[in-house]
Amino acid sequence: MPGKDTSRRSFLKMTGALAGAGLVCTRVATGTATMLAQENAARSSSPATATPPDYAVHIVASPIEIAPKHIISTVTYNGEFPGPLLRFKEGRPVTVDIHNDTDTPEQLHWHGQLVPTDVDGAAEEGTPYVPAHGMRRITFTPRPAGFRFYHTHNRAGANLYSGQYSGQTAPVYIEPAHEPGSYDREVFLTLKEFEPAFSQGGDMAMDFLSPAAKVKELEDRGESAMKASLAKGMPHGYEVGYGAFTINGRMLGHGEPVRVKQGERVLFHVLNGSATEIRSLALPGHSFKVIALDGNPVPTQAEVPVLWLGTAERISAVVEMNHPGVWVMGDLDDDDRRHGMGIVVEYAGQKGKPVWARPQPFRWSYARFGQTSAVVAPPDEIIDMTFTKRNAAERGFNLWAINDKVLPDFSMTPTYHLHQGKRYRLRMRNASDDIHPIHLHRHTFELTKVAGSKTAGVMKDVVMLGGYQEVEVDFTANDPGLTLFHCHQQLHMDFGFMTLFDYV
Ligand SMILES: [Cu+2]
Repeated sequence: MPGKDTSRRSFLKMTGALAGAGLVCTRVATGTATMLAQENAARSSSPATATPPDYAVHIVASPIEIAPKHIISTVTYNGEFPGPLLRFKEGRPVTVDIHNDTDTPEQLHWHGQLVPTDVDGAAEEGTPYVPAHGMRRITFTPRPAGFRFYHTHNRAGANLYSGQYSGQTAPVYIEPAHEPGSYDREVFLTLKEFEPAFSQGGDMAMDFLSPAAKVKELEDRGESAMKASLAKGMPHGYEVGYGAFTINGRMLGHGEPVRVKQGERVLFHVLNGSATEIRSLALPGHSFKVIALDGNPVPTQAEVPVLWLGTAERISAVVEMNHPGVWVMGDLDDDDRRHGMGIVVEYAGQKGKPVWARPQPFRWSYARFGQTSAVVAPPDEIIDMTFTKRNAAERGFNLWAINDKVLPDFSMTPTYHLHQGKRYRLRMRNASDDIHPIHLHRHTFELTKVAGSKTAGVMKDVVMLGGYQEVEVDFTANDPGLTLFHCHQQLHMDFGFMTLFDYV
């Protein structure tokens, strides 16, 4: 019955608009009977209450200008990209109204926080969707302190307007009692690509991780599977490339520069908000003193010339401004930087065209920031996981399997069972040549072994697992409830690279 359908749709649209504009209606006192009736309908359709929330986030389709006359159509938080920085205080409860002003049910995930499953923002854990043109009010206690972020957790599949291909990304800072470093001011940077498109060129091999050692057995397995697939005439599975690259929503040269003074110590909080890409960042003539990874203070603060971040990773690093000039802080990839992945750093009193210079070759090692003597208590249980790729196996998309099991859509039953208080080790083996940024929800893990080298004390919620390498992470089961585990590369998580833990 198309007539009925149409009226229902227009009702939803109307109430959705009012849920967003409710406050405005009240304030301008257009209080006709009709308006009040509509407002009541809006309130009864969602659990709105009389008390205002601490924060309101609107998921809304909006144009964003990433360079003059270069305007992107995407879905954002509050019409901005990145979305508004939310500053919380550790342990102080907050109420957030999440309004969904789009036609698609949405999930807002509080990445890196230890929050209950009904708040976390993952359908697989049972978080209710924020209905299309509806609203959800959530209350939670932000923790732990540090640099977190929020983003959509929708599956995108083949839809490059959806999920993290959209502009639904924004930083969160949970104020700690004590900052781990001394600095003069903070600058938040969100790295993000736009204008995604599919290609079949095969993924670009990236070689920057240390240790670089590969596991022969994994390599043989991955290479022979790929050879067999190509021999059958299969093309390479789809990968995603981008036309435009931004920092804080502006292409290099088109945003406000980071204005600094000589001698200033600037704490950069860098977020890789990409759906699929690994990013690097360098500032010619300067070094980054890394003080936190994924928002968690590191045991050893070390200076590095380049930052590397897998999808969803965060790095907090202090730069001492001791090299006056006008510089490009940018990605090492020339093509991506020329298409926008950078931001100008300008010293007071300095003029001229921003200068880029390539740093000396450098390998990224998590262990550099770990405890110098790595002693880790043995876990109660070891969980082995091997990740494999099935080239172009699903309508041209690669499928991803964990121990030969591909995520069975959304009817997910938990595969791994945890006992509260016990300590688990995930021994992850990558039988593909892609780097996977592996993410565990609602828990923080400790890196204990990276590509054969032991380490300790680096606490994270995403870790890059190199091609044909092994990584081990330990975590304590201290946050009961369904817990999602997945590769944070959108194209991988959408096509099988996901599993679920429960507590028994
Ligand atoms: Cu992956």
